Amino acid sequence: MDKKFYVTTPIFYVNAAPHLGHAYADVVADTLARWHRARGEATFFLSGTDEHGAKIVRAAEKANVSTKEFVEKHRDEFKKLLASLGAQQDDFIYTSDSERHWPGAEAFWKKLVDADDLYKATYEGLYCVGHEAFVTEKDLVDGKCADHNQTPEKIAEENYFFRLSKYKDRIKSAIASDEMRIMPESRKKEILAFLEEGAVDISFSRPSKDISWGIPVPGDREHTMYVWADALTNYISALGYGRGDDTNFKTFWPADAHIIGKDILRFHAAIWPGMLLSAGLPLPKMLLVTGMIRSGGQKMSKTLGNVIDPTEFIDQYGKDAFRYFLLREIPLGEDGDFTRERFRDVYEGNLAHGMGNLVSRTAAMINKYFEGHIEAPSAEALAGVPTRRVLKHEVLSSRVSLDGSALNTYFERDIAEEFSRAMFEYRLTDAITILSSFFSLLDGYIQDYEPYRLVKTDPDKTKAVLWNVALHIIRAAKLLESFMPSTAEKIVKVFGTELKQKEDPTSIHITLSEALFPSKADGPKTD
Ligand code: ME8
Repeated sequence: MDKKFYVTTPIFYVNAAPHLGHAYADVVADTLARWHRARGEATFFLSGTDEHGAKIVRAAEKANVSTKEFVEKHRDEFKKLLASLGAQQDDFIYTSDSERHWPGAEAFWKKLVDADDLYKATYEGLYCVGHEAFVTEKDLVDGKCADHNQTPEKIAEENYFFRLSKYKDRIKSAIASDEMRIMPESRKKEILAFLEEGAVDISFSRPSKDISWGIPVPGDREHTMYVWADALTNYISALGYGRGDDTNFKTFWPADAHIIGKDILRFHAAIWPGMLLSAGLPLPKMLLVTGMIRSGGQKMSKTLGNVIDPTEFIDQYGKDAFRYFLLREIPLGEDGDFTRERFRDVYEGNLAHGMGNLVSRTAAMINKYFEGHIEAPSAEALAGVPTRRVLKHEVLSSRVSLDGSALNTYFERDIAEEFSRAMFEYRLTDAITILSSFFSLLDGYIQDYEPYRLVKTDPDKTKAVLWNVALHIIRAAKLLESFMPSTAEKIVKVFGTELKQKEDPTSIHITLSEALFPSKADGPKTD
């Protein structure tokens, strides 16, 4: 069978406008999807919105609009965010869609009933609306949920319960054996420790009289499905599960990677696999768990006034610069920090003066010395201008010791291979770091040969140097495509080629373009 790749973002709560954390998940998933798609794999990238539950109903009440109107407005913002990031999702599912999502959620519920894994019991507990989950006394600080700074509500009601405890051992062994991988390793440890103690049966419904905004429990309209039981099934309802046509489900399930934040790890690493095991379905292959992004060292909050609006940065600096920052500066799987100052520095340093300047300088020199056109030099000519620099970076394996070899060999044996390995291993931060270091290496290569001087004494050698730089900018741009799609396209166009042209060019023709990353350091803002 041909390879396939299925990646998902969490479905986002529509209780407020999208924020940086949402944009981050979109960018990670889109970058992975683009990489696999470009390798010829059948790829499916799913995003969507989580529209049921008490949290949403209350937010709508507060805004004084109907719940339906409220969720539609925010759903559109999440779709717009994906578009403004240049994301190419294959589908967008939302849980209030009674035609596309509900049949899957209902069919799944029935599977759990068939397995005798749902039973009714009375529950008394503390419910945190922020979490949309029951919490225990030990989750509280001064009587409040520490994550949401809210006092949980005391609830006593008859609910359907899911026999999660029955699957505890199988979930543990699936995680321990990497049948369902959890990345990074620290999160795997954390969830295994939790499963040692936790994974008790959980409430899977709420009385409809208290919460009717949701999917009615099949066969019992007195109850509404618990929002997480409904939400988690989006990953298969979108593929047509329960809807008659299950071609996509057969092709794409199990997911290759669910991108999730660390705060929703338990739902994905305990409840979701429990549900899948109960329904007799395969487990996702991997949970890629991202950290939390803070703003200026603090949790983003409206009260502190430090909430970062992704669109502000996308509008001012462009979507590719924003994607670059998120993937290069926030180590995947770790907590990160976002500040305006750091963003500006990275933009000016790595992009405007780094990558952007390298491209424009190289193109300008080819224009000036060779009338914008060079043919591929001979192998001997290229061997005469080896790289004198070695890219030293901890993410590269020790094999990188090709000082003095042709740039060609260096790129193929090390850069392209290491980059590709990192991408297939979900090490996105490593991959983009390798690439951006390679751009710096090309800068250094120009400095070493000084084409602006060399051209006066040895035009042929100068041509070989500039060919080398231009060719490797093109080659690197092709790898960059998953991270910065429109920049990659613009770069190869400057050198007269296209991304879809897989082979190396045999000649280079310059088309000058506007600066890839106009400096914002002086002058008015440009978009
Ligand atoms: O949890 N930095 O939705 P959500 C990084 N509907 N990531 C962040 C973040 C931050 N500051 N803040 C939030 C939900 N996130 C559920 C998911 S999936 C079946 C249901 C991440 O809109 C958070 O970790 O509250 C989560 O992965 C995602 O944003 C969506 O959060």
